[in-house]
Amino acid sequence: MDTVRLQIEGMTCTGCVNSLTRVLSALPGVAEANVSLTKARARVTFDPAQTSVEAMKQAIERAGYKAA
Ligand SMILES: [Cu+2]
Repeated sequence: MDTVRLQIEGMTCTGCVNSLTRVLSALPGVAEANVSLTKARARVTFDPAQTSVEAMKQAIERAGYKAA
């Protein structure tokens, strides 16, 4: 398992945190997604054989936020 921290732009409330947590958790290979509104950050634990940071960023942008 790998862990990555992503900087997220565009989250404004706990609803954003909840939907982004759902989006990340739904990706195959993601074991745990921890999204912080105050830090504007997501910490994701994932299996690198099943998903990638790039796939996470795409999912985040599809959900309407910006990831760095
Ligand atoms: Cu929101």
